[in-house]
Amino acid sequence: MKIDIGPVTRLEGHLNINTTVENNIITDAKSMGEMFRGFEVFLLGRDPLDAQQITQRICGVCPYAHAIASSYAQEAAYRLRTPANGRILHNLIQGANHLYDYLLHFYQLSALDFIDVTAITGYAGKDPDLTHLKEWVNHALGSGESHPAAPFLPRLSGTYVTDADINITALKHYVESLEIQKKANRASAIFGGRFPHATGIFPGGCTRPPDIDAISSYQALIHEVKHFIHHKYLPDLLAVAGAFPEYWHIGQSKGGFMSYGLLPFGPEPDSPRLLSPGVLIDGKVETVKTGAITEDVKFAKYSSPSGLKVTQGRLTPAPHKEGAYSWVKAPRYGGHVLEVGPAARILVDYLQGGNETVKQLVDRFAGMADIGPEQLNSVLGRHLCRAVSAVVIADFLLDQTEQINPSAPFIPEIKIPEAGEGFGLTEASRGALLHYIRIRNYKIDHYECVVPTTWNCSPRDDTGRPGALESALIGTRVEDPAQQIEANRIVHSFDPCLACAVH
Ligand code: NFE
Repeated sequence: MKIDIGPVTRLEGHLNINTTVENNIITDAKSMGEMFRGFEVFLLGRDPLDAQQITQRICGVCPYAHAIASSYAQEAAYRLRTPANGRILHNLIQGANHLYDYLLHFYQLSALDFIDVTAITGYAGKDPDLTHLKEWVNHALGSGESHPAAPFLPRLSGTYVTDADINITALKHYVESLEIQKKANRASAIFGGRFPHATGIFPGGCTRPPDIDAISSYQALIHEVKHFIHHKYLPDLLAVAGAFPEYWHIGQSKGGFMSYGLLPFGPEPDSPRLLSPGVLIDGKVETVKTGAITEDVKFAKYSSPSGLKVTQGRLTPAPHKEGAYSWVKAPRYGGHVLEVGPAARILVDYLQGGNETVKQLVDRFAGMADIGPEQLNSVLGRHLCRAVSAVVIADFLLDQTEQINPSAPFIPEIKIPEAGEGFGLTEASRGALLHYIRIRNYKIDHYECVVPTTWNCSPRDDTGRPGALESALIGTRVEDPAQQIEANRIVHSFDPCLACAVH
């Protein structure tokens, strides 16, 4: 039987998943991006310095990653010498956005796939947020309305956490995390100017001077976020993992992995990063080569040629193209299907021995769960890798604030050349993000974005191979084919953003 489990909720944008289920096994899955945007088209002919502003509008969740990728690309195209402070400010803005994003994803987008919100009916304490939630859910359960208490109910049928303490604690943190997310965003806004679309980010630096007041405000906010990560987010995640150990083995993608590396230590373009870059194919990590990236469109709604490299990318919409089922293109690396995102980021770093803390955390948690590092390719693995990333990023950001020299330059003088080109590679929360800019006559002549959710939620490529999410769904056993809570948990573990994917 064929079943659409979309539009899938608790993610950004319009994603449908068409599944074929036989004998309770998903035998086929199609990931369908259901909207078109066209940023690469309307950037053409504009002033190059508009790019890090305009591309932030691709998304309200990961705008800073787009600004940073664009800034890196422009730095390369302008041959800018970035001051040390400029790179640190980029890191402070982008890193705080990752912390916000991991908390948002775990609590608001994923936790209630596992945590039993109806456990609140047994709550006898005095916390005002939880009392309010209890009244709401009680009313919903008694009312018989069909949409009684969105976003909490109705929900998919399935098994949820049965331990009352775990449920109530996670629900309390669900509410608390909203305040903490605000603090992470406020930290970014100190230097970026505002959330979500920062006006302060420029190639090579920021417009806001890093004076002592700004630095200490930033530190105070990140300390609070860090405390929440260690004392609430990690324990809640481990409690969910303890209740659903089978999800270390569910939702495995069937290709390789790629990370561009996150948060450079220094201002130079080839500076080592907090999390190291690499492509992991057949158990071996290799250096990323941008020339190996192509985008297929046989099953995407474009009439422009298929299999083009980034520097040649084209975008001609063809909404009625026969056989096409998504507005998302199918990026491939030397023909390989790749997963990007938290598991890719941590696996690629772990296997290279890049970051000692990452290694310790992965070994510790894998030991507790009795799994090997390869099980990071799973629903729980993706969740755990976000938490591991959050721990190392928070420490890195606090360390970076100590490296600022308030009296040194924080933005370079920018002179746009008549012609030039550059790649910008970074890790958005959802994975490997690439921007490419080409300049002619001082204007944008070509602009390409190859975006995390484009990789993960890609449709079939020209040879018919499924994308990473499609491959992770195929073979999954579902208790209730009409609802497929298992498939929803897999989709959520990738944290798709369709606004980004189609850009
Ligand atoms: Ni719209 Fe984004 C991130 C980017 S995902 S959220 O993270 O780039 O494709």
